[in-house]
Amino acid sequence: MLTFFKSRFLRMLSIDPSKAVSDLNGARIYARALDAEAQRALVTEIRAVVAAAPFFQPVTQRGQPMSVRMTAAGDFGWISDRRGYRYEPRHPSGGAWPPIPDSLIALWTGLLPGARRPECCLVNFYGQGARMGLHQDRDEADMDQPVLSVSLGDDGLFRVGGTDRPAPTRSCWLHSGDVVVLQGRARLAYHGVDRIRFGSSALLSQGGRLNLTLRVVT
Ligand SMILES: O=C(O)CCC(=O)C(=O)O
Repeated sequence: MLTFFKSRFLRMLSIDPSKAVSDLNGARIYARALDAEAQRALVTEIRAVVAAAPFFQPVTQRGQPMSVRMTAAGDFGWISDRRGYRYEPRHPSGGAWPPIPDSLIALWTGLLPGARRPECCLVNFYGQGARMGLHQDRDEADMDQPVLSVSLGDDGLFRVGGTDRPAPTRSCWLHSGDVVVLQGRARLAYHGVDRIRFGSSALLSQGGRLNLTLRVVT
């Protein structure tokens, strides 16, 4: 089954997967990697994930609500609450997370053949005004494993710096279907989303931006 998804999904990569389209402080950006059909198919799969594991609004350790809504698929979901940031094997409601869609596994193995299988697909939803501050992804055990994310829906202004917070940053607009890989020197780069252009894409009927981030956790 996975072989079928892999060949079908990789055909939808409109770029040569061996070539990164651009490099933003070491982050590899595969612009418009997924065509419109692949994007629509992924949205359908993510709707099924959200039906099984509804979005929740995380809060920071200080109790500040984050502007994105989140859920996850896979063995683990990433949680932020008064107890801090961590991965959990269960949704806050107590249920198991649904499996990561096969198409995303196929995308991961197609672009990152040497990497271990992802254990978490974090699903972030950015509604109007949502953003994500500069941060490092450092709650995973094995930093040799890459992070891959897929943008769907409205454009998002993505910012990447270095491994120290004061290092200079560069930014670019991510569009629906773009794929970003953080690996090697960029694996621990500070990154975030300054803002979205609400309504810039017709992919999600209510507007907004979905970001799907695949990570190896253990
Ligand atoms: O939304 C994005 O493009 C980035 C998401 C992100 O940085 C994260 O989930 O850690």
